[in-house]
Amino acid sequence: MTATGTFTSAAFIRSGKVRDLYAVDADRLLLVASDRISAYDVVLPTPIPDKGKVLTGLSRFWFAETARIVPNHLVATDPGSLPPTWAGRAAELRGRMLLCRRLQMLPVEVVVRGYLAGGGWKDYAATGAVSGIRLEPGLREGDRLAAPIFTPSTKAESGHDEPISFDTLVDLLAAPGRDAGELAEGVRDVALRLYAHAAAACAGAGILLADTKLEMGLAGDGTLVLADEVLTPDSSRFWDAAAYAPGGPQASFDKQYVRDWLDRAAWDRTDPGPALPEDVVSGIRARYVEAFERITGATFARYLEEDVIAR
Ligand code: PZK
Repeated sequence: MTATGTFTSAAFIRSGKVRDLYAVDADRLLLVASDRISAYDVVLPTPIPDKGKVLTGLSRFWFAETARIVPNHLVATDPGSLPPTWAGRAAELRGRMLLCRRLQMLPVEVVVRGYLAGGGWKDYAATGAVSGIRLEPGLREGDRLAAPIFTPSTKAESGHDEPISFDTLVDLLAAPGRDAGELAEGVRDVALRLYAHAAAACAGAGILLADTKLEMGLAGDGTLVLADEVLTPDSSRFWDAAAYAPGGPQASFDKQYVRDWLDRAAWDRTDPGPALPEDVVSGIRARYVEAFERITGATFARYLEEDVIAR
């Protein structure tokens, strides 16, 4: 590991803000979730212990939960299932790795919103519509929508994703020998079913799933496959149902604690962010663990233990 928490390897492909991608062989990739945390679009210099394991555990939970809705890219989670060249990294990978099928990724972010927040709220406030879907007038920030909406966006290499209409999605999915309209409808149908399933499960745990961003790809035979991390606090907005108060911005279940501290830290929101004090780190970690435990119904300690013995 380097000082920034990045694994060094000939197989390294690239890093996202908080996770890293490696090539394992011709048809498999390794996703590794770090303990890095971003806030206000900046990666903070202080890691949150176990954050990567919490998020990986949530992805694993949701892949299992949603396998009847859509096949997913997960192949294995045990470091022992990697080729022998990875053996020296088993301890660092355990609990935070997803060994995945290599897919042809769709060049879009697949977003579903059940509530008006973030970019969806901004677009509605400015235009009365989100991704070309006109919504009823008079909605407030944080309001629940009459029905969840599919709001795909571009995948920006840097900066923010741009919302696109369904017709633009069809154009972006066009490829020789493929019915892009049928594929786009399949993506929308799967996304809305995943959201409905997950939102109901979260509601049972006292958590509102405001929105979620999914990634999908195609297997060699053309099957639509769910990829990346799924329904984690880094890819979704989780709100505490007990604190829900529409008519303004909602507290983030996981990140509000760090945002509140940063707001008081006289930081101008430019890179690098400030180091976090120990009590703030432990408070944030506890929030991630609470999200894991409420959603999965399992203790996080049990997740760590099972992963240690998993072969
Ligand atoms: C893939 N990313 C995002 C960026 C990360 C992840 N199953 C797959 N097949 C092919 N490509 C990808 C996947 C997945 N998932 C995902 N980029 C490519 C990404 C940076 C770091 F960990």
